[in-house]
Amino acid sequence: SAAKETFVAVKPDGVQRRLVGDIVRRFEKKGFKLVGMKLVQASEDLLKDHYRDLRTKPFFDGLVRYMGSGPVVAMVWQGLDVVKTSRRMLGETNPADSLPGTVRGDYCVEVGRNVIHGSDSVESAQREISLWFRNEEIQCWEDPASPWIYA
Ligand code: YYY
Ligand code: MG
Repeated sequence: SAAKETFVAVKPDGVQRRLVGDIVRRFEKKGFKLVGMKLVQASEDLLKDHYRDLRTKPFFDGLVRYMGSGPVVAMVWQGLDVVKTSRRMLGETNPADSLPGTVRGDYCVEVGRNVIHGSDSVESAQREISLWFRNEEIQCWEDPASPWIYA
């Protein structure tokens, strides 16, 4: 169902720093299922829409510039409680508050270069997935490991 999908993106710094493989691996090992993935040079319009709730913040322009500074890896992951659990796997917005073992806790130091995005609610996940992906870019596939991940 829709509530079982989230949008995750490796930000431009994560791509440049060769962190894509490790980040994908973390989600795979957890047991989540990859149903969409692409390398995208995001347009300014897309990024302003993506972060529209933050448009009045002082860091908004810098954020949009950073997110457009190189390609990002946009992904859709599926699984039980994937929205909430992904956020915990990412860590806190500020890497300094992020525990070791989280992506941000392990790989970055500053909020303005925090390596990864993850949807913060089921509603934003749905909005972000439809903003970044066309329907035919989302794959439905049978996961043979499913009985070993779900009782
Ligand atoms: O969802 P999350 O990415 O953890 O944080 P948001 O509050 O949605 O902010 C989005 C993005 O904005 C954050 O990942 C970094 C940037 N940002 C910033 O540069 N400076 C801040 N004080 C807060 C957020
Ligand atoms: Mg957010």
